[in-house]
Amino acid sequence: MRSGYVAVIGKANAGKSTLINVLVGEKVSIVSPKPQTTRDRILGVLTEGDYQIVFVDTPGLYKARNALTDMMMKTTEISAKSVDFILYVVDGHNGVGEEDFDLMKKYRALGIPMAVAFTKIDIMPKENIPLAAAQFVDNGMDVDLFPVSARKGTNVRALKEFLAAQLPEQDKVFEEDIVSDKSEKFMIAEIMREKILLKYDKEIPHGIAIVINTFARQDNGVYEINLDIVCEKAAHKAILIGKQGRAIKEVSSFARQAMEKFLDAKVFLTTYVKVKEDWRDRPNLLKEYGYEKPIED
Ligand SMILES: Nc1nc2c(ncn2[C@@H]2O[C@H](COP(=O)(O)OP(=O)(O)O)[C@@H](O)[C@H]2O)c(=O)[nH]1
Ligand SMILES: [Mg+2]
Repeated sequence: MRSGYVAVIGKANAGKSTLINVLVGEKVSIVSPKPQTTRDRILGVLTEGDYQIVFVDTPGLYKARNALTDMMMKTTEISAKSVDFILYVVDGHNGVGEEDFDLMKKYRALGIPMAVAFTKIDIMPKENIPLAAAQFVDNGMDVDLFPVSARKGTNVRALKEFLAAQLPEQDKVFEEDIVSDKSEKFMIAEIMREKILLKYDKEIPHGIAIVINTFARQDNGVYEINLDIVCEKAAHKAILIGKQGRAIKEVSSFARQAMEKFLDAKVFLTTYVKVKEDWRDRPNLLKEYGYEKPIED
């Protein structure tokens, strides 16, 4: 059988996590229209026929501004070094740019084979595909280019089969029924963060950490989940809660519904908003909230 690791790299918001979810066939990574949605290295495992592809989702490449984003960039760099293949994702709707070529060259220097997924073709004129292909050639990037739409599922099968064929002949790494290296508890915290990213603007969602206090399945099958929404400033707390608690009620309700879908069970969710001044720059708090630089191997 063929198996191995494929790192999914690209600018923030390119569509990396959405593409991985579609390739794996289950939600392993949260998605939003805002940059910095993915903070951790997340493995999405696809086992099919005679192959297993372990996708490595990474935080988008972004200028580091605080200890958290700095750690996110290091996570991406380290994650990309020890893989069998790199899938570089370009937002076809925004087009390919200088920044993409610089990043691709940097990763190419590692000597790992690479292909490009040109995604979001569902919201882009068809003529852009050959134009982009020409741009890649002009910039000395003779890589395979896959126009795909994660939203519509276009060309996803072809991409899967291509990637599988690039991997070494070896035994699978994960059992067949595994889709992610993350726990249910991790995904519950991420779902809460996803709904916050969708509801609030500016710095608020980027300054959120989720701490799960209780995650327990009761005898009647209902999950009891109690979590803290940690924000950076008292002013953010007021906005998060909203007038008469309306905002937090709404976002918690969306989160609960998504958690129920994910767990396939009823959820009883309680949320508390807490303030920890500038936690994103405090190493002990980063660690407490689960943000640690992965170990280089
Ligand atoms: N129309 C369209 N939108 C997409 C597609 N893939 C991702 N998006 C949207 O692009 C935004 C960023 O997606 P995300 O997967 O979080 O990007 P990441 O930061 O690269 O992981 C989200 O709003 C997605 O819904 C696609 O194939 N078509
Ligand atoms: Mg992402």
